[in-house]
Amino acid sequence: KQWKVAVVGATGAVGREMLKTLEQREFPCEVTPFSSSRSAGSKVPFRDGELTVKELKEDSFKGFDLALFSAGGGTSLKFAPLAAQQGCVVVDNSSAWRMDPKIPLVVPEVNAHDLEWHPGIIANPNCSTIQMVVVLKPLHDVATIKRVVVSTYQAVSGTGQKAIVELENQVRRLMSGHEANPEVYPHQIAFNCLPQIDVFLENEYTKEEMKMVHETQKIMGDDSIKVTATAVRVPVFYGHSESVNVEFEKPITPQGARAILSQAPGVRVFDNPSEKIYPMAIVAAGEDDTFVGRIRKDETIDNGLNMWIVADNIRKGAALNAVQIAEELVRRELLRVKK
Ligand code: A2P
Ligand code: 11C
Repeated sequence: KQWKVAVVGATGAVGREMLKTLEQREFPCEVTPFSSSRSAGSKVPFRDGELTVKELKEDSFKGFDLALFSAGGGTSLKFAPLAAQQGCVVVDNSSAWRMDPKIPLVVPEVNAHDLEWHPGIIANPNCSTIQMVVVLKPLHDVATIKRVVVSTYQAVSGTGQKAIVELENQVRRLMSGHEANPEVYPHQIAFNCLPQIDVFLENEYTKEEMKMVHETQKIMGDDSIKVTATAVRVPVFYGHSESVNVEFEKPITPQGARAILSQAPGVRVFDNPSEKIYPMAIVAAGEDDTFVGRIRKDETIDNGLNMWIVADNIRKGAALNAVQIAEELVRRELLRVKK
């Protein structure tokens, strides 16, 4: 069967990658790209040719089986329920629906079973959460996680196309003696690290940091896992890196963790310090796997490990995870909206 698929936000950084991922994984489909009126009529590359982008409208979803959304929270809040009403299953990359108890939040390697109760909308988690849980879940199954302390080093592509252009321009401007002129970020991002991703909340954490707390518990299906996060934007184009400290209930050695992770789906153990082998953004960019290395004992507590986790935030962190959800929906015969 050729599924009829809408890609909403097809001109954006994630939308473009969604088209590429559908093509590369040979998802059997006929694709229509949608955007706002701003880019309607423009072309996006797909397979051997180009597709013309259509303007998203309230009745756009008639006859579609699946819509992959990555056009911001506002667009998802308004249009995802309209799509589901028109019989089109939505995989939504925004944060709009993630914490709604009626909406499954899914990383296929971790909780594909939650797809069984989808009501027509499925949420794709935040990029920094996805790469962390892909690694944590197999360790949790064996040694039970008590607490996670994570610091992130996140690429500008997480903010979207405008931020990619901002970093590029700032590097050029600063290297030729001009001012940085920040627009997308509150401060200069070139040659700098910003300890702010998204807005600050009442508890003095940022929204990005609290996403990592709440989404991890929902995906892992375990609210007893404590997570505390510091999210930092760094001048990298593609690939989020994370320093992750984990405290377990049960003993687990670095060798044991490496053995478990080398069998884990979607994970690549990249851990040979004597050969200077460890995950880096430039290694993970363009790849599907989540890379883990620098696995070592936390010598300050009984059952603790430190590790370094890196993945392509636009692929596994967004587009690939969404397409994997679509593949799993097909496999489970769930690509339909229950009446
Ligand atoms: P457009 O190109 O028309 O602005 P990014 O995250 O890289 O900035 O991309 C955001 C994507 O979401 C773009 O494809 C953008 O389309 C799309 N988008 C933004 N607002 C809307 C909207 N109201 N309806 C449909 N698509 C939207
Ligand atoms: C970033 N994690 O890197 C964000 C981007 O909730 O989907 C994705 C925001 C989200 O800026």
